[in-house]
Amino acid sequence: MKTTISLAETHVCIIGVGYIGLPTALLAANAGFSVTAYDTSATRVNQLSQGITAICEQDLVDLLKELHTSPRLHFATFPKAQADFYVIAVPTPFLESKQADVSYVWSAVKTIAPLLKQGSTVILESTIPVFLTNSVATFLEQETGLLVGTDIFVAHCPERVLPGNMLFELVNNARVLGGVTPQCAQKAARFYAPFVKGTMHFTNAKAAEMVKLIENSSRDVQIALANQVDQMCVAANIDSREVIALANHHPRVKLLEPGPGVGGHCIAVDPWFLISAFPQATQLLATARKINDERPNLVFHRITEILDKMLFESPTRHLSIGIWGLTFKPNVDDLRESPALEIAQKLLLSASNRITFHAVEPNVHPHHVQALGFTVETEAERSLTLSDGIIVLVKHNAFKQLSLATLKEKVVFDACGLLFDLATKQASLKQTEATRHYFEKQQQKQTSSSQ
Ligand code: SAJ
Repeated sequence: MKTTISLAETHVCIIGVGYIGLPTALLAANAGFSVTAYDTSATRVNQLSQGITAICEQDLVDLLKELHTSPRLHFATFPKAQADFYVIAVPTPFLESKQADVSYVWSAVKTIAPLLKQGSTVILESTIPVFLTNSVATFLEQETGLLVGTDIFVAHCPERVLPGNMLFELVNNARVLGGVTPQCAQKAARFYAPFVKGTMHFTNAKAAEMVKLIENSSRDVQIALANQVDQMCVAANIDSREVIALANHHPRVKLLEPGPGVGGHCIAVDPWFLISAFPQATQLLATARKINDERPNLVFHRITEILDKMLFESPTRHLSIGIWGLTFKPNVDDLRESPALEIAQKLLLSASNRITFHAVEPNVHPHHVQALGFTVETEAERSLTLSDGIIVLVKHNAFKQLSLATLKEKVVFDACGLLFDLATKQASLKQTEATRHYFEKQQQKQTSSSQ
């Protein structure tokens, strides 16, 4: 009698095929599971079935191309009944009241409740407020009459992947598996084990929920600190990048980088799930949120001061200004919740009619950038030639190819430390060159003395 079930006979249903659901579905299918990737958007399902995704991460695009015709992967607008694993990866934005909007999670849970079978495991990957996994488990017990921990299994296993490097991080990052009961966490591990190389850490659901929210809140607080270091340094006329780099030589200090603000769907959102639930213990988180939320406005005002000065100094001239980078962080194509875009759009709306702006955004199709109201330059080098000044809002790798000397010929407002990185790179190249020169000299000396 056959006792083990193969991966191909194990059915996985991913609910929500977005930034997290898609890579998870691909990796699960690639590992050998039979995967139904379910999404309510027929357009998205249609595109994915043809191997098309809007996500611009090459390894993910390649894996989709390889797997979209595989019998192990099926994109669908209806979920799989009686799957062994249901993985919920739907968005959890916040409401105007700053409380978590968990309506997508509940909608997913209600959709799958009638489809569960004895032995099904439900994994919540979406970032959620503390206590939600237990509420979901109670709801599922009531709806199905099945007992959680014995008949069905419910766990929270938060995703931790960094946009820009998703597939690698999904495979290699450590995972936290929070079960409603210990058996639930063990069951969830059976889903991840075939494709996750990172260590799996077992805990309860509430702790896993808290871990995820604390991770992103801790980053928010650290970025707020970096942004305030920058504010102090501007006031004191010191280079904040240099201060941070030097402080980071201390073995127990690791400051992050100041920037134009905190964007994306995670760091600027998740702390609110804690602030709204635990107002008495989240003063620090609330302050960090305030500092980071105010940052784009502060950067915008610094830029307008410089532009006003330029206009004052050339009273009869028309100025051409390049805006470099619009996405929410470097080397991604995502413009949503982007502080850089917020600043750039404000500049377009408010600047003098003696200034013409163009945008350089190497990671987004020029049509999309034009649709946002910008004139587009595709090459940073050409933008530099055309411009009287450059505003660097996002430190894309493409901009790091330019020489510091060329950039310094123009007025540059650098919101993200591109100039400092280029200077550091130049200094380290000089250092390497000097070291090579020194060793060559030593070698020559040795050779001539041994002759
Ligand atoms: N930022 C700074 N300074 C820095 C680092 C980031 O201003 O030193 C800004 C970025 O430019 C961006 C924002 O913060 O606008 C967020 O970027 P990020 O790279 O810190 O984070 P996300 O939102 O891309 O991804 C985060 C990650 N969480 C942590 O690093 C703790 C990721 O691992 C999570 O999976 C993801 O949130 C998520 O989905 O929750």
